[in-house]
Amino acid sequence: EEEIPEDHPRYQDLLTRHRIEKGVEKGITHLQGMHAEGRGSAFDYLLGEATIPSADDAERVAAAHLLLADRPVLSINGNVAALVPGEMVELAEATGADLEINLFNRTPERIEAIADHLREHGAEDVKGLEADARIPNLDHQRAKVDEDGIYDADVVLVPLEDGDRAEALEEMGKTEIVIDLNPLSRSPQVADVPIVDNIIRAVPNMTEHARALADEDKSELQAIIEAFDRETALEQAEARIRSGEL
Ligand code: PTJ
Repeated sequence: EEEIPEDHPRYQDLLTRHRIEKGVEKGITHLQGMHAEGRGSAFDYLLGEATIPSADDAERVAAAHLLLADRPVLSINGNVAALVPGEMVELAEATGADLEINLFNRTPERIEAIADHLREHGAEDVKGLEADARIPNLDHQRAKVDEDGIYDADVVLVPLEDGDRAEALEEMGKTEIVIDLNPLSRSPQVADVPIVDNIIRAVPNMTEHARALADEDKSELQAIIEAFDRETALEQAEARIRSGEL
């Protein structure tokens, strides 16, 4: 990260790519994570590499959901761990959520490497290692979750999630928050709160909103949630990507 000059016009994008490469080297990120990053990067370019107003609004709504939840869980995969490990720990602390590792390409080695990486970034309790429950209607490996984590959660944040699992979690009746730069991808399409933004901007911004909302009454948080329209959020992101206009 030292080698990238901060005044480079595409500094954030280069930094992101570099973190994914490091993640692959450390055994945290799957090779497919590099393709995922490339796709995300193209959408981010079209979004102006900025948090658009509708995404900021969705991030505030997501913070309200996490604060109101009884059992909120933040899901971590190999890209999330490489890009925003400390930021996810901070969001968990600000909202009282648990962190759970949940991988598309699950291996014991990657689970261990990611758990160590999160602990190095301040995580105390990391879930996803027990894998003593299954998400219904999903193939074996991708269905593995912790019973006292994602399985029992009422609100889940699933960044960069695969479409099948996003749908299966939705069918379990969970309130689902998805971060994905592609508004047309299935995960944001099925989410209760689709956040079309780069995870490296979205997570710190959610933490800021959570801190600002921490002392609000439940009724105020509820009102924020009810005022949100998921279709409008998706349409505004798509309009921005297609036309460059809001
Ligand atoms: O670590 P694993 O084994 O759980 O695997 C994780 C990946 C991401 C490789 C796996 O879930 C996968 O292949 O995902 P997809 O189907 O490529 O979907 C990833 C989505 O995330 C795509 O729609 C990308 O546009 C989007 N994306 C990529 N980078 C970012 C992003 N969204 C937000 N912020 C990013 N930095």
